[in-house]
Amino acid sequence: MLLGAVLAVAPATVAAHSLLLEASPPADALLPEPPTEIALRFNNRVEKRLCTILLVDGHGEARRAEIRADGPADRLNAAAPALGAGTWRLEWRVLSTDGHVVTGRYSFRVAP
Ligand SMILES: [Cu+2]
Repeated sequence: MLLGAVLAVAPATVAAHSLLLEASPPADALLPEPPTEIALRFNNRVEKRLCTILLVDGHGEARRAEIRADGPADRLNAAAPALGAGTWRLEWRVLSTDGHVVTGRYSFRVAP
């Protein structure tokens, strides 16, 4: 249920680059409590070691989520940093297997 299919946000991207297919928390979600886990699924393998997930608050302060080294190659699973109430922008940056760096972002809101 938490894994919402979304991301109409993706700007016109060149074929063969990594595309985000599913995200948790989902884009534009309104969450009663902060997420503890972040899960992103892509259309192909990504180089986990060279990927980053940042959570940016309304003041532009970024916190990094710790991406786990294990798990399926087309997914990024991470422990979320401590997030307070408010709107958060999740910014992801991955190195796809074709060697291209792809980035994207979406927002969600924590409103206890
Ligand atoms: Cu590419």
